[in-house]
Amino acid sequence: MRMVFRWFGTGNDTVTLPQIRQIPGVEGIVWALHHLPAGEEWPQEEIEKIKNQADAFGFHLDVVESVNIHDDIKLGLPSRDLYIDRYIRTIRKLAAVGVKTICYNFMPIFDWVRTDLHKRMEDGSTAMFLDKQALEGIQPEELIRRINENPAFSMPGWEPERLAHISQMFEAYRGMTADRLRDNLRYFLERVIPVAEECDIRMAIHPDDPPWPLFGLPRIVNSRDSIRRILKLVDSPYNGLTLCTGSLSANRGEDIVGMIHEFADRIPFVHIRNIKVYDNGDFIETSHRMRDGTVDICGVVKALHDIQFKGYARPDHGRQIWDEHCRPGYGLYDRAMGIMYLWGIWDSLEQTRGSGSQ
Ligand code: DNO
Ligand code: MN
Repeated sequence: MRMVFRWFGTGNDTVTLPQIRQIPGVEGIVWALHHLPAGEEWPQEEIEKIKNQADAFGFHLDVVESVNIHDDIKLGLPSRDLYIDRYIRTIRKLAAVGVKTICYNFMPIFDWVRTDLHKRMEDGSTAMFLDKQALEGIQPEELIRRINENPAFSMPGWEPERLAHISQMFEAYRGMTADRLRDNLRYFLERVIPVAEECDIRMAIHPDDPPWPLFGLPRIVNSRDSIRRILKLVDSPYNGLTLCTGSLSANRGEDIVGMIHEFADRIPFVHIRNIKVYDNGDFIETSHRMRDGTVDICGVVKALHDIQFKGYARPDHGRQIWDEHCRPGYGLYDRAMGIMYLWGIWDSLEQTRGSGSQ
């Protein structure tokens, strides 16, 4: 398991590279050119700038999260070929600086969704929260406003410029079905995966977050069965999955450990986080510690250990603790503690194996 840490870039993150360097066992940063809109080709100079910054601290840039997919590709419009051409050129440029994995998602219009970015918990910390029922009653415009409440942080997937014409976007998706969306994903993968193979970059689709359709828009990466279908669309190890434990666990009963075993050779990247799912379907992001939430974090790490996972892992969202001023979900403290917890489990499994008493 190769530990990496998401970093949003100079001026776009309260966490610094010198701080990340002091978290035990972090070998690389998970990065992106966040200021570029989906569909734009990434300029070589900008990629190299990040490379130089990372090099100065001994971090690799193996994992990019995300190269976002333009909605015309998800919609299957004729203009998709142009956007796919640009995507392919970006993949080639990323290969040139040694990138090995690209995380992306295929959610129409919205990326991750929460109704509250700062829900106060009993211990005084705050965390991101989703009120399932309230979400049904919220207008998309209101959600965009809530998520962008702090203009100091640009929220990936919630770019106000992109969402400025939200009603037209909904209009464009009118009548879209899960089957058509999956066909559009297939079209994208059939063009991109051969290039990924050539460049030795594994594409890793992120599950829908939350894992159910929203605002009448279909979502197609949210269960073991749906993931199985997507991995078969193009049956190559380069068509992979970002296994995000928090996203997939919002549907109770989802067997994440089973997925790790079933999809073992198709998981280049893992997001590990815990959430607590309530009986009414609401959920809150908790500390990584297993007993704080409903995700079998120990089982997940054990399954990764069992398959001798050699891919990349990062702690996913954490709580905001110790009065840290940071991006919701992406503070230093709780994610650093999460890493130590994950290493604790991993190292004790290693020791057990080493002593021959598996
Ligand atoms: C949620 C996060 C997501 C993720 C994007 C990937 O679990 O990991 O915001 O970064 O959906 O495209
Ligand atoms: Mn995730």
